[in-house]
Amino acid sequence: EAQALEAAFEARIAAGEFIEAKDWMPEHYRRTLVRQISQHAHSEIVGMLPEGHWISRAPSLKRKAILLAKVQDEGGHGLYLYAAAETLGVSRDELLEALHAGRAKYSSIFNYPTLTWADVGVIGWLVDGAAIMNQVPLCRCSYGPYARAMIRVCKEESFHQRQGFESLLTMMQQGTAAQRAMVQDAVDRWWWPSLMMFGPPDAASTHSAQSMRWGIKRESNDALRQRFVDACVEQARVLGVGLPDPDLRWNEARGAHDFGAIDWDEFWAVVNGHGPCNRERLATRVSAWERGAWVREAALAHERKRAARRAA
Ligand code: FAQ
Repeated sequence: EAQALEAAFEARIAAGEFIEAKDWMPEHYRRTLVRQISQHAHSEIVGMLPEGHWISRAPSLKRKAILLAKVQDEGGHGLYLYAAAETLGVSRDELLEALHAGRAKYSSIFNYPTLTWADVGVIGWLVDGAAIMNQVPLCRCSYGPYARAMIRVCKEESFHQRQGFESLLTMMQQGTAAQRAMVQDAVDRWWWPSLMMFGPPDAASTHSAQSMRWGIKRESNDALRQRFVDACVEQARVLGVGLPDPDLRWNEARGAHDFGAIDWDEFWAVVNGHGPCNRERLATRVSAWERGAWVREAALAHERKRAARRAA
């Protein structure tokens, strides 16, 4: 019978049908989704921190309002994604426990510091740009609740990317020489970590083959990274910034840009907890969780009172 269920599941995947929360699914498919969706949720929540640092330092009311809205969106994306993971039979408490204990992964990119205001613009341009490139194919993910969450998330990410690009364009076209230098410095620091967001090269990607077969991932890490590089070259030209890669050039035969070697030792060091801000990010999350305990207790006490009143 197990074999028949598995065969029916594979047939639905092959036919391009969505798998829904209550449908039968192989245990490995469920675990893969919990892993990816929870890592994604953690990335959104931890991803609020680097930019959050600049909310009280934004240079104008307009920029502050935009940044506040963006960081709130990220909180919303995290909650959506935790809810999508919960449909697979894990609890949000378990997932957060794993994050706070340092057992769960989140995107490497959020372990780098935001040193200047230009970093906020560059995060929008490059980090949200990379996030969209990776997430648009996830709107066609075989798991329905994740795919549907991605549709809304991608719409919001596209506003995030544009606000970043526009902020950089303003600094590059109307700013001072010092502001232009600040933008270039931020691009130099974020470029390579942004390329690492797509994950290890296909040959070293443990989960890709199975996730592609199951329609969880629709495009490979390297294919998305290449598309991102190709898109950024033109955008960098419009902005008037350089990309810090002497090997970056158009390859006519491939119809794509060649680019330099990524420092995978740096990537794995950051993924394994040894990036510039890993400890600080985790400590901030744990402290926010602890400081929020009274809110959770009050909400539960309120709910108990309502339930008692309903029962009376
Ligand atoms: N950082 O076999 P693969 C955002 C891990 S965007 C850390 O290739 P997979 C929006 C991977 O988990 C960022 N770890 O894995 C925003 C695995 O470890 P495991 C979040 C990484 O899953 C913008 C191991 O390496 N987006 O938050 C990274 O098939 C601005 C082997 O790798 C998503 O999560 C990395 N960069 O492919 C918010 C998108 N790359 O689990 C605020 C959904 C790989 O065996 C501000 N996720 N690893 O211990 C995905 O598309 C996939 O999970 C990949 C990795 C493509 C990230």
